[in-house]
Amino acid sequence: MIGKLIVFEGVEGGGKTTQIQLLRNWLLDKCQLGKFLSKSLDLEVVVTREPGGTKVGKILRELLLNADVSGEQIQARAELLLYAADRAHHIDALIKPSLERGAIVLCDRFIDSTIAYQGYGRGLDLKLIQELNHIATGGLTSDLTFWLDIDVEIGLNRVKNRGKIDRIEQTNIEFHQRVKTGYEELAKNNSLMVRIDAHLTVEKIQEQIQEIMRKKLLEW
Ligand code: Z5A
Repeated sequence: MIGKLIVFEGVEGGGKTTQIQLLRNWLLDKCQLGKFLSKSLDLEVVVTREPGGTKVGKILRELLLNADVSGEQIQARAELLLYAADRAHHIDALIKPSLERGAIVLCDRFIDSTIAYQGYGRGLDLKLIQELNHIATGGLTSDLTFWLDIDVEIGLNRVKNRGKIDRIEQTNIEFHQRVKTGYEELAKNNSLMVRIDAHLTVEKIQEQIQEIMRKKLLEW
């Protein structure tokens, strides 16, 4: 099997991190996997995220989400470039080498986040973002994207109940609504983006993800 990039997207609190961990465990359960592939597999699963999937990325993540810049706002274009820098490094340092080894890479957020947050959310030019995404990825796209679609307020409440919230989570509700619209638009034009109703229970969502993965693994 050649490596595959599987991305999880959506507004805050949709359960991406939770579902990625469950999917990782399921994929690594070779008995489970062997059942429908009828062979034993030495499978490598890499879990990563944007921003912050590498050591350099962790520094950029801190700057983007939590840095105390004494009341000075990171400006929208600068924010866009910082996400692109994180991605360019992430691709070359971690994602590409993992895919070349044949790993399944589960990535929490990727290029669609930039279109949804910086494009629809912040209102930056979508064409510019697409060009920048292309430069950052070198043309690499996901093999499958799970879009965990949730009502913005429900998602934000889940995150708030968890504790401290970051800079973007503190942004007004209209911003998050625009981000959600961004995902809705993206899904219309991408057959590799699968919408999952993230209001369901953790278990139900994982069942749906596994069902899709079963089919995809056979197809790949
Ligand atoms: N960003 C950007 O602007 N541009 C870009 O290009 C990129 C990113 C790449 C990353 O933050 C931020 O960067 C993000 C976009 C921006 N905005 N913010 N803030 P992050 O990685 O820290 O945040 P996140 O990606 O939104 O993750 P999250 O807030 O941790 O949410 P999640 O991963 O989707 O959910 P979770 O951690 O699995 O679950 C959240 C809580 O809900 C937790 O208490 C769970 O136990 C609970 N949960 C999960 N599933 C369920 C279900 N099904 N029912 C009930 N409760 C549930």
